[in-house]
Amino acid sequence: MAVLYSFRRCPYAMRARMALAWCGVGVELREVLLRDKPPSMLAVSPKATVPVLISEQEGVLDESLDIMLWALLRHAPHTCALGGGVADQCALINDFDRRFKPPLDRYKYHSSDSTLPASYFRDQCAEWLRRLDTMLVQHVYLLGSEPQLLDMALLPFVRQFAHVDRDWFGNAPYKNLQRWLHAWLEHELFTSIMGKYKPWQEDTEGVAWSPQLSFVTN
Ligand SMILES: N[C@@H](CCC(=O)N[C@@H](CS)C(=O)NCC(=O)O)C(=O)O
Repeated sequence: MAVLYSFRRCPYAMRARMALAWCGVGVELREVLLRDKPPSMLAVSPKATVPVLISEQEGVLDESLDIMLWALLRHAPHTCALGGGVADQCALINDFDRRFKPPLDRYKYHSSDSTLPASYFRDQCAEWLRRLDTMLVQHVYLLGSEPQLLDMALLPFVRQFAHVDRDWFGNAPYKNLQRWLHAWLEHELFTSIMGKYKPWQEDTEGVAWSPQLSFVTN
């Protein structure tokens, strides 16, 4: 069984766990404390970020998108998960990670020393929110009637954005995105990956993690 070093609240780890759950891929889950990362994780991935997946087939994968693709391409029986053009979706995800995440961090952890107000960074994020809202005008999910890689990859970050100022997000003119987020937060695929686990201790067994999703028909 592959090993996944993960941190419950990390949005990158969330997207990896969602893809694994979606594809019915069980892992040995090792919950990490970011302030006290296990030496065995640092030994295989000195860049020291979660998630990290170690599998027999691929060795070490320490980028969340690579872990999602590993899960989807190796194990996905759902053709829909591979539809919509995986390469195009990856390009969008990389663009989102580059452009949305930095202002999100500056909005969420706004420093009183900053010469720019938090709203400046919020508005930078809002350009993406507008785009996503438009994509959702005609569909339940970003690319159609079924969730795709793109939905799972972006959801944890949109959730983080919304939680910075729930009133602002709730009153913003992104009704489709609000509906999408709300539905995801109640979706079994999301709730199944948010279990709480004690931090893993070196030289012990991690948690045998294998969410059983009622809607998945392997
Ligand atoms: N590009 C990486 C980013 C992963 C990342 O930055 N994870 C954060 C946690 S959300 C982390 O591990 N940061 C290191 C730290 O805080 O020490 C990926 O997609 O997996």
